[in-house]
Amino acid sequence: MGTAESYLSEVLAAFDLGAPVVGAVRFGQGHINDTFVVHTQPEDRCCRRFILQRMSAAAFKRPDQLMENITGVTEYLGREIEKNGGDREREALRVLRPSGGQPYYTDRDGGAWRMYPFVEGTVCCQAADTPELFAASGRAFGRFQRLLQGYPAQTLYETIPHFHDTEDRLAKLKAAVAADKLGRAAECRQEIDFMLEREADCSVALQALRDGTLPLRVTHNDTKLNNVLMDQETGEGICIIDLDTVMPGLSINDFGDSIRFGANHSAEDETDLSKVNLDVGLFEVYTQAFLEGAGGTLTEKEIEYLPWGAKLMTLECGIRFLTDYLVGDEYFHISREKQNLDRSRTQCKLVADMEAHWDQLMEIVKKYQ
Ligand code: ADP
Ligand code: GN1
Ligand code: MG
Repeated sequence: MGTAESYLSEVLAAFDLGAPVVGAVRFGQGHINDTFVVHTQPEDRCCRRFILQRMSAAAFKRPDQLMENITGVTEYLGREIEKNGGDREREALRVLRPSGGQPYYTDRDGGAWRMYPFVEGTVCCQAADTPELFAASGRAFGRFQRLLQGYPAQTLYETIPHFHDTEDRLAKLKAAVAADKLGRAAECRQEIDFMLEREADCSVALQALRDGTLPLRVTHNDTKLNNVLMDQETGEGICIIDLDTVMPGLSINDFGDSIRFGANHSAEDETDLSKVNLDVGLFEVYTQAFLEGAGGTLTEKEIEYLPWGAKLMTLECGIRFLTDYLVGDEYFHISREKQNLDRSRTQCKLVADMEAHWDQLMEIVKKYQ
């Protein structure tokens, strides 16, 4: 499979966008898919934009099942949004089909591509610059959970098996350390030990699911701030994107992944760890907003376990980054050497910080229970 750029003319020819394409360039800061913004030029109107993505073959083995999930979820969301008097075109993604009727296009080498209209008048943020912005993302992800409450979960494929199976993620780390195929384990000893010391933690949410303490729901599973588009004028969270991992899962993980990424003031790959700190104030802001958006759908136990969601999503993500570093950066896109190692280090620092503030986090969620 070649670079995504080398397939663009073939792929663009497969979609009827209603006007000539005048350009396509790389777009966004996702770690997984190859994303392009496509511009068309209608005769009588200003340019229209689309998002074109080659789905990651490393991450997604069955693009057919993945796209069946996404068409099902976006159509369902569209109906729910309309029922609530919302604007379907701005608040939900819409899959555009290429000729042939499939919801995606397969290129000459088997790469799978999809197209969405660009949701205009929105911005995509990489950091929570203000508490209001973070709260808006929390309301949007909470609302997403509420809107999908009635979705038939049994019809969803597991697009990435064991995605938030933290026990399995740790087992994969151990295997990568044992193989140490690139001789990178020695320089990561501290991080490896940090993760291994938390082996028992890796079972906390899974055990709560197994014994019925926490329910399985339809969840997003990748709730980074940059996976919600915010209205350019009002700052409100408008449209949840990146639906690749919508699957049955735990609500505390959706909460937790947002905290992992957003409740701090540093980049995920920051190399100066003194800058990487959990912002407990932002934790509270997000807790309140997420529960407001979820509108009573979470049980008392789910609320009680929210700090665990935060800690486990951060620990798990650290484990995943480190595993990927050890095996040679096969999964997460990198733009420089050791980026995945640096990413794993920030996650360890955040986990340690969450532990240091644990009682405070528990007090906060109790307030909103
Ligand atoms: P990845 O899985 O690689 O993160 P995403 O689906 O999140 O891929 O897309 C990458 C980026 O593209 C997003 O962070 C966002 O900036 C932009 N994006 C994706 N879909 C849309 C859309 N429909 N409208 C506007 N921007 C979008
Ligand atoms: C990936 O696709 P993106 O960039 O939104 C990853 C998440 C990680 C995240 C870390 C499908 O998210 O699970 O938490 O990177 N998505 C997938 O930044 O693996
Ligand atoms: Mg994304």
